[in-house]
Amino acid sequence: MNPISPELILRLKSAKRCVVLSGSGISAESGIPTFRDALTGLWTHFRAEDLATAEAFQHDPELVWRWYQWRRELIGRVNPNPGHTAIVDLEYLLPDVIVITQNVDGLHQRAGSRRVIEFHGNIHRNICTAEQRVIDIDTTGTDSPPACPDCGAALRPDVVWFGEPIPPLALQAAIAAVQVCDLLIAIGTSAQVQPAADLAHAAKRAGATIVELNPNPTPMTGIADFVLSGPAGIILPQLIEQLRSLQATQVAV
Ligand code: BV8
Repeated sequence: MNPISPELILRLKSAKRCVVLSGSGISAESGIPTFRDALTGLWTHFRAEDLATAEAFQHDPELVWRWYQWRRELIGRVNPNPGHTAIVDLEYLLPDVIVITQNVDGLHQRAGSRRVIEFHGNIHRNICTAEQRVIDIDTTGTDSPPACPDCGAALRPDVVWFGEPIPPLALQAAIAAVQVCDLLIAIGTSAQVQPAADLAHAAKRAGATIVELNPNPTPMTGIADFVLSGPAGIILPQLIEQLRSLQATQVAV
């Protein structure tokens, strides 16, 4: 793990508008397999990209529904980790922080983050496939998509599948945020999924400083001004601690 540079802490302290762009890596230390690793156990013979599509749901709704139910049950048994909590701390230490998450697990909100753009939806919600609106019924223990209580059509998870557009309000809010931010911190994303990955490039084009936090290099590493190689749950609390120390010394002077 490379050390956190004093320049980064100074840059963090001076940030006016910070965007945090998170991927499944930030939930890894909560015990949720990253998206590329999501297919563990009984799901090993499937690729996530093959299940997270409208075609897969059309072809075998029970199979896709059971995969989401398995993920919901897993998420229900875990908690936000120190990485999520450190981002909440950052929200109190900087004037303007907004989280754009690719994750559907809701852990940022459970940790206490107050401004979260759910770029790919939220696994805990279901929508009616006919009416395209959220239907709030308890689906715990169901093995196949329940029927909409209003019209009888099948319910589906309120997530963005591959080949589906990003919800317009989330897309507009995310684009607006990256176009005015002066600092973007990308955490735990392989930067392979579009249009999410392009948000960092849009921020770069708008003149923002780019920080990438990931144990591994990604297609985004090339545009990063600072690269933090290691796990979010370890590095982010260290970042917060050093930012707090800097802010305290500058107040004391
Ligand atoms: C769109 C919700 C257009 C569902 C997700 C062909 C046909 C159609 C579209 C396409 C196509 N070819 C390409 C595309 C575009 C496609 C795409 O990008 N495909 C990829 C595979 C190439 N995108 C789309 O389809 C998007 N829509 O283009 O629509 C359109 C426009 C108008 C009208 C109609 C259509 C929609 C994409 C959204 C898909 N849904 N999730 C669900 O969750 O079930 S994406 C899903 O995968 C996640 O949400 C996430 O976004 C993505 C995985 O990415 P990561 O989060 O980065 O996770 P990954 O596992 O890859 O990486 C984890 C990283 O963490 C690693 O780098 C690892 O090193 C790091 N890490 C591990 N541990 C830690 C850590 N980091 C820090 N700390 C640790 N401890």
